[in-house]
Amino acid sequence: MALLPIIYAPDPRLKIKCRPVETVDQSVRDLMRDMLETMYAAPGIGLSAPQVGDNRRIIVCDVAREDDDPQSIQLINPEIVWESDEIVLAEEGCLSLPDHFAEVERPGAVRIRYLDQDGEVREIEADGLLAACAQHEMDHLEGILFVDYLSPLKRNIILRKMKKLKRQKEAA
Ligand code: K1U
Ligand code: ZN
Repeated sequence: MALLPIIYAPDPRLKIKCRPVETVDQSVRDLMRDMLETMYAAPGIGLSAPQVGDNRRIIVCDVAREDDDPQSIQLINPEIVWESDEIVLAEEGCLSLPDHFAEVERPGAVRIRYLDQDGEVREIEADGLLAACAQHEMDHLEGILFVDYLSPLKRNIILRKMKKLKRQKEAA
């Protein structure tokens, strides 16, 4: 088990299109286990491989409430095969943009095809917070951050604050 360092924006590693996993082997399962541990520790409700410096198409989510049992979801090579016409506006955060939140519009429900830990093709239907989280994580696999949906003005304000934070951390 290992806690992985999370990459903060702006960073070119967060703008890369990730590559599909060809074989679901132990290295993939180890990465997903470490990603879940990192996500729970952050804490967060989702995490994508590029946020921890790996360019494979892997995401994890768990939107269970604190009082409920964990319900981790591990998706390899996820793809949306259906999305609702209904569009929902909801607030999002990102572990790569800590302390920044904004409302993003997305389909309210999606069906996702993916490979599980054994390399089997599966599908999952998601709505509510899980739909938003899974779409947010799948965007990371395309090098897209939630700030990319904001106006250039709002995006630049957040990214400038992130750059300032990076400079302050380097100086400390
Ligand atoms: O991808 C990420 O950076 C993780 C991100 C996922 C996400 C949050 C909200 C909407 C869509 C996607 C986070 O987990 S940010 C942290 C967060 O939302 C949270 C943290 C603790 C408790 C509850 C939520
Ligand atoms: Zn994110």
